[in-house]
Amino acid sequence: MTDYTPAKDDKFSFGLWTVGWQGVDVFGGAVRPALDPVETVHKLAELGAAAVTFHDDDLVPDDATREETLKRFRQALDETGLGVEMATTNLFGAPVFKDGGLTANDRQVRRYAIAKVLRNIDLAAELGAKTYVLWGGREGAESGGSKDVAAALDRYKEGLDLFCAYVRDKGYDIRFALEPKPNEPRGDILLPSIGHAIAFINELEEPDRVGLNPEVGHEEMAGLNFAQGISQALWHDKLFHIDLNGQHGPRFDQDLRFGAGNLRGAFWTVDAMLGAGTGKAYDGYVHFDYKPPRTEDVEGVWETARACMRNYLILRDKVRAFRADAEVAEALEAARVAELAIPTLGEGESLEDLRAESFDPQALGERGLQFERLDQLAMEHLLGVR
Ligand code: DIG
Ligand code: MN
Ligand code: MN
Repeated sequence: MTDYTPAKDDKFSFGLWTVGWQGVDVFGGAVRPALDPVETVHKLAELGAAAVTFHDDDLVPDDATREETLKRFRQALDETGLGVEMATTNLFGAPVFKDGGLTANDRQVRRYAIAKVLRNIDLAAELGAKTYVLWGGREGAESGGSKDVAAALDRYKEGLDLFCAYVRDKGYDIRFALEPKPNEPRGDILLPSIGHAIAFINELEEPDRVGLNPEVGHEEMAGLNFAQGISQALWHDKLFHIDLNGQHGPRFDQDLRFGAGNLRGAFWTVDAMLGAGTGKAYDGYVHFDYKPPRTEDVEGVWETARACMRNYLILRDKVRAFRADAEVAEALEAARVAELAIPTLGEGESLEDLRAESFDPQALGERGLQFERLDQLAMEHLLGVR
């Protein structure tokens, strides 16, 4: 029985804003003190994380203390060996961004937003981050007439194209990852799902430099299946990063610790990340974007961080056992799962050949597919009885 202690090569990473969440919500103020990023780096390293991520405003909100903070932060990274694997920009908190950043109607706001992103891309490159996330939490609207969606997508494209050109010209080893979300804080957010974001990326000047940072809760808020979503992102070679957390279906964004929401969905999410038995695996950082509930004190915060990693390791063990189970192999065979990988038209076969075949749809329709036996085996691995 392993003890599920995280190791650096598990590549766990956390946003400074996650464990640093002071428990503020729409109906109440802070319940916890702000965390010094240096303390966070040391504590996450102690818990077994391999890296941290940050918004500009999490780390260097104030120019007056910027250099001193960066000096202490770099020292903590050196002392702990923790890396900075991703960075992003806060284009959603300050009043200036109340109508978004890159797609604000106000052109001056858009220009300021681009300048703010460029400044933090430079810092991200300096700190060695290879992924730059853009979550357009404020890019959207509450009312139909206030946002020309086509023009907004033009401006979104303009912003991404400028960032890609900037990174290319600077020679930064950075890729961009868009993070979809359907709503909250805006009534409706642009690029609300993995599908919308993939379609948008295809319209960019440098689509290869832009991928996705899907978040569990954001797809599940929209009633979508996260494991299927990231499987499609992998199919497009666009799963550049990931935000793991927990969610109980369509409701406000809960950002629960990983595994604490839809646990069956978390099992299939880990399976998809590991390549689902045959497909492409995700080889990036196992990043958590969650918020320790308001109920917790600082010790409770660290318990939730520990639990995010522990739940991932437990589920990884269970998924591996599922995929190695001989009975599962039989059930997969009976369910013809591997048959789907065989092209429908045979090698060298013409459509005429196919159409010349006689089919018996009645007999085909009477075939049982035995999916339930396969799913029960998966469930029994999850329940710990296999
Ligand atoms: C919210 O899910 C967003 C912000 O926390 C951040 O911009 C992004 C980074 O993972 N996720
Ligand atoms: Mn979220
Ligand atoms: Mn997120």
